[in-house]
Amino acid sequence: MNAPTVVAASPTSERGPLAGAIFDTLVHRIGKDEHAARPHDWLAATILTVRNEIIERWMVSTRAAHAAGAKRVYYLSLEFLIGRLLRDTLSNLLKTDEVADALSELGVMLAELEEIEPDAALGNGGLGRLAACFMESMASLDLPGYGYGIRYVNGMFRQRIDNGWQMELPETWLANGNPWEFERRESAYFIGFGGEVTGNEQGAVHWHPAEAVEAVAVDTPMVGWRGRRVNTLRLWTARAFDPIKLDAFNAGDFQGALADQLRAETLTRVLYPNDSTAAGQELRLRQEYFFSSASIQDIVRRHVQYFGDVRTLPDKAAIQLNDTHPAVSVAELMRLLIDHHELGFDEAWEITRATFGYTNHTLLPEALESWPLPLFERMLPRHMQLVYAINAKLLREARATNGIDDRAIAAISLIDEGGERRVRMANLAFAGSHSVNGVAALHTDLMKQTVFADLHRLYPTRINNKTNGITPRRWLQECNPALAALIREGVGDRFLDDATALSELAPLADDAGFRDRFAAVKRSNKVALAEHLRAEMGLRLDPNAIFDVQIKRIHEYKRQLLNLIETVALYDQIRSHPDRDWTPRVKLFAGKAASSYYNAKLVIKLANDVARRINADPAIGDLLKVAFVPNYNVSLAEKMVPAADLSEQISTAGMEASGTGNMKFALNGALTIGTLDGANVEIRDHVGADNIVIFGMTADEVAAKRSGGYDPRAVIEGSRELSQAINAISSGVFSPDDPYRYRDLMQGLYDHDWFMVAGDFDAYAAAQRDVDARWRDRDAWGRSAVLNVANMGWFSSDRTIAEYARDIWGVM
Ligand code: 26V
Repeated sequence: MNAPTVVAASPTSERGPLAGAIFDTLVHRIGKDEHAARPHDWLAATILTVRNEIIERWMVSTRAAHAAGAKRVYYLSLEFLIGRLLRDTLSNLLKTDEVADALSELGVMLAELEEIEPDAALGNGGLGRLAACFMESMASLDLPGYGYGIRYVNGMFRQRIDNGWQMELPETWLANGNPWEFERRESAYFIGFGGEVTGNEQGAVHWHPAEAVEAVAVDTPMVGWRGRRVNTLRLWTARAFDPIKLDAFNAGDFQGALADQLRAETLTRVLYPNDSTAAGQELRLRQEYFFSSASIQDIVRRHVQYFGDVRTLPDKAAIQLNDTHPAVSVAELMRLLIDHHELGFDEAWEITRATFGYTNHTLLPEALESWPLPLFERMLPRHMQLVYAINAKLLREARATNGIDDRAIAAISLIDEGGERRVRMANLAFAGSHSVNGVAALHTDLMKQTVFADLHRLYPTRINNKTNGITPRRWLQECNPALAALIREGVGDRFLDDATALSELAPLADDAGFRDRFAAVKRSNKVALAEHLRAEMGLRLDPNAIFDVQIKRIHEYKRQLLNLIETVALYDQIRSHPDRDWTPRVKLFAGKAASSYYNAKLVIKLANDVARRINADPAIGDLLKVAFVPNYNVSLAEKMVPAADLSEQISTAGMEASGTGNMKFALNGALTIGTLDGANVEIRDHVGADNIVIFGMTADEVAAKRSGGYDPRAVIEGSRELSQAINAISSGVFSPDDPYRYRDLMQGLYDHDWFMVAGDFDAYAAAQRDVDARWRDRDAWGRSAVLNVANMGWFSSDRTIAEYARDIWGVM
């Protein structure tokens, strides 16, 4: 949209009430008329007008929960990857058409406003997006749920590709203000850091922090399906108590006068990359404590205000820890119960354990959070004492249990004593919770067998599984309106309330007419994506080719490299046998790499190098096209998922806890090519083994190979296709400007190949040729695609949330 674009198309007298309201907001809240208004002004006016409607429902929801004395669910997460809110909110309020009509009376296109809304990218990937899907599902299921997190000024960085390399630019999602949010200056809390702890003769303990900031609440309404309920996402922002030290200022020390404010603002300034080990450790721990403390104080305050007695907390509040990032909350609740509410340690511990649940999202050892003990003690001296006390109790229980030896005691301890002493946040979260869950069946089994094996022996009923899910409103209805309309035509719209109703589509998989219309929808989504990529990157894509898509964070365990090496092998094959009946493919990649993750950034460069060479090769033509699409985010996913024919879910078995992208693609009628990892296993069980392409080693086989007997060099030398592809990359075929660019990366495959790229290569390549063959049988492919959609209803986050509500939170 070009600014200023908009001329009011109708005179005031002909405007309907909603158009009038939006216009009134534009004038009186934004302070512009139709001549001065820029697109962002119209966007803000529209959001503010819609928000009025939400506020009423919001208050109704809050009052109803209060009146019923209902138990509340608190979801603590350092990440909420919300994306855009306008389309989602209007769709859930069933007001899309009404608002579109009102805006068109004003000469404005709703679709264009939706496209300029910035993504709220307050997360790295799956863990953050899961939190956002959960917020939507809690509201849709009419559960009183609060999300608690941090209002980062700069969320996930914006990715630019410069000559094939990733460049990170700051994301400024707040540049035009944020009309969705409400600052609650009255909800502010004191958050202390450092200092010392004293005690008196009566045993009362006092923490005297050396430093403090104020946490201020900023609320965003989360609207459930059909507007059934509006919940609150409460994000904390940090402020100095004393924004300016006037004495310093007056003495001419301007920087000193503002130093506290700067230090406070730094706290909630940026989102940390989850997959970077080199992150600024101290600031990260400060963020974790800041948001944990503010949230726990808020929860306890609300409880005491409504119910009078802190001891009934577990009856009225369930707190879910999204990974270990908020695990210090366990010690914080103990501190409030003991130091402020004067409970005894044992009673406080019982309340704490009955209140918390912990969700684990990864088994990668390098991803398990632990803090150097001296840092933890310096920043949180009172919490350190409490961690020691909790640990003493935990290890006493462990020693009293049969079959727990010294090795197991060391593994259970909250303190890692091997080398530099560290506080283990996963063990703290485990010990402090009545429920510990994994996010897919396989992942939960592996939790019991590996990282938490000893804690599991001590508390054998605590670990449980809650397979992830996605909201079908955003990930079907909104991102793929044509498919949603076709489904509605076929089986009605009950699937939006109960996604398992999609199963009624199954018989239509055998209906050639339905399959044709289904294929036409997919094709039009591919044309739309191709058009978008032509406009954005000058790409020309053939919508008749298989759209083969791998979009997710770039990480070695996710094996984008396996896909790229297979791409190179295919390229080689097509060049060697140009006359064979090749199936045209478009290979699309997108994703961000942590800025400190060298190999991941090199994989992005490789994708771009491979794309440049293949796309420019006249011998290949439209048989193979490769593209790396820059700046992957929720909004880009919403464009790419509906256009995919093939979904790449090819992690090394045992390493992807669940995956949720896998679910989004299958729900939109893509077939999956994948390993038996994470939720892929359950997707296969639901869609049927005939409608998914599974290949490669199982998690058990990977583990067995790793513990002895894996010789990647022998594997590579045994596969002509693989060794040729590796040699081509290694020798600079794709990097003539720097022939050695990929030598070390390829050498790593020979030397250790930790992620078993070589080990799975032949199986993967064969699976890809199986995909080609299936694609040529258009009826069979179409049938599988329909059956994927029909059988994915179980993966709705409504089902996941209902399970949490019933098994963990006790609210359904
Ligand atoms: C963290 C780190 C930190 C250090 C270096 C390597 C590394 C790799 C991954 C991570 C991710 C931590 C947690 C996370 O984001 N897990 C994701 O959670 C999703 C929602 O449950 C799940 O679908 C993904 O499989 C899982 O990776």
